Amino acid sequence: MKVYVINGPNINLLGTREPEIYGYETLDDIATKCIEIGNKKGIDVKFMQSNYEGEMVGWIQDAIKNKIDAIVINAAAYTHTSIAIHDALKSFSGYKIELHISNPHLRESFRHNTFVAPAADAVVAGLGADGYSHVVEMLPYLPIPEK
Ligand code: CA2
Repeated sequence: MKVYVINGPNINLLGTREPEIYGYETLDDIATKCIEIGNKKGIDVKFMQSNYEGEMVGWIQDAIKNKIDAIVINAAAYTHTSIAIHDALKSFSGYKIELHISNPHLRESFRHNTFVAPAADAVVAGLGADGYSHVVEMLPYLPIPEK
C-alpha cells in the first residue's frame, strides 16, 4: 500500500511555536515515526509539506497519476478556504482522510468550515501530533479500494 501524507502551510513550524496547541514534536519527528510504523506494516508512507496551495494540488494530482492508495491530508489553513484542494481531492478515487492536530471546532469560528471534509472518507481531529501515527496504524483496517 502506498500513502501520501500531505501537509499545508505553517505545519513546518511544528515544535517551534504554539506548543500548547500543536505540541513539541517537529514534522520530521512525526514523519520518522509514521515511516517506521509503515515499514513494519508494509505501507510506503511519503510525507510532504508545502506553504503553497498549487503545490498541494499538484501532489494530489501526482497521487492520481502514481496510483497511490490513500491520502492523509492536513491542509492547515487551506482546509477552511481552498476549493482547489477540494476539487483535486474529488478527482482522487483512493481513500482520503482529513487530519488535524487540534480540533478546529473548539477554536475560532473561521476554522469551523472545512472544504476538505466533504471530499474525504474520514476525519481525524484533536488527537494531537499522535493523530498521524494512529492513522497509519489504522490503514490496514480501513476499506481502501484495491488499485
Ligand atoms: O490543527 C490542525 O492541524 C490545523 O490544521 C493547523 C492549522 C490551522 O490553520 C487549522 O485550523 C488546524 C495551522 C497550522 C499552523 O501550524 C503551526 C505550528 C506551529 C506553530 C505555528 C503554526
